[in-house]
Amino acid sequence: AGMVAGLAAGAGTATLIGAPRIARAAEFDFKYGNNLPLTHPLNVRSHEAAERIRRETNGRVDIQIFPNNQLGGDTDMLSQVRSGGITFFTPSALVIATLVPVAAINAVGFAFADYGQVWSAMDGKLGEHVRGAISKVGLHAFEKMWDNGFRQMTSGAKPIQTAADMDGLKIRVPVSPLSIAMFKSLSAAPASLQFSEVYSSLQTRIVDAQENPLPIIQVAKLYEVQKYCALSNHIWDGFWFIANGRAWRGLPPDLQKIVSTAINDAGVQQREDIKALNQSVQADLQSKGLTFNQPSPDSFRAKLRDSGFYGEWKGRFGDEAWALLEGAVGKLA
Ligand code: X2X
Repeated sequence: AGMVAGLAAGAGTATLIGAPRIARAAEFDFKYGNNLPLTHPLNVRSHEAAERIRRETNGRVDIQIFPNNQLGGDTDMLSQVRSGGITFFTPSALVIATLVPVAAINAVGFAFADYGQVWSAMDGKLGEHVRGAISKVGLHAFEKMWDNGFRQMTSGAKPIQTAADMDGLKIRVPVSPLSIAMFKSLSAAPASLQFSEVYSSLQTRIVDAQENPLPIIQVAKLYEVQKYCALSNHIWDGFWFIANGRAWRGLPPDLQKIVSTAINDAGVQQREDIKALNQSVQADLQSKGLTFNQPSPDSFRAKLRDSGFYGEWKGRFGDEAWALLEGAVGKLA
């Protein structure tokens, strides 16, 4: 223990490795796995948090980060964090919803208008409701959700201008029932794939399209295998920073406090990083060859409404959660 293990695989990983630390097991040796490349703000800020935690606990708590699906895809990491094979994981709300269905509520299509609405809901009652549900499956969720971003659609064959362009479109979505249902309601042909498979599935044309926030399109180099980007803002997505419940309860309260504070603070900084990236990334992606368009949400919303999407998901999430969502964003259906 002690070394940032597992980082040897893949180019560019050396940037995370500082001077080798003394190879002595910490009192609490924790593994944190995630699905994103090292250059994403999620990894930059969680690395800083791990350093801070090591310092403030005088080395008693040592968190090793395994980025970029090194420990397997989301589905694997979700079962590892439940069993205790890893202590920390940052699943997207879409993904943890396979275990905690109400967690996908922030991803209801076209619900949030802007970040003001997002953070007041997720730092407020809606987030509290979801964290309560996460705790019921034996996981601890830290208070501050991290930002993935507003999801945008990219495609290879033709641009997406209106909902009619979704007809039969083979689009990769995360492993999440809400994503599948939403894209089926839009008459697309969605395929659930782990994030680790997205680049190659676009390259080999197993699918023609995918949807992710701009910072991910950039750090995962999806512009190399896509031509068009529709700024659809169809889902707001965030990452819950979660811990295995047993491991979390096994930490003395003073160490819990240091870990919580460092992780929540890093999450708030990470939100600012994504906000800044949102300003600059489009120009960069354009220079790399992506062609952008800004579809009106109207035809998409109408199709979701007419297909009964909102009504069905209101039923699935339950009246209480739906009321909290509508309290934050206004009436949806
Ligand atoms: O898999 C994705 O598309 C990603 C990276 O956005 C999630 O984690 C849901």
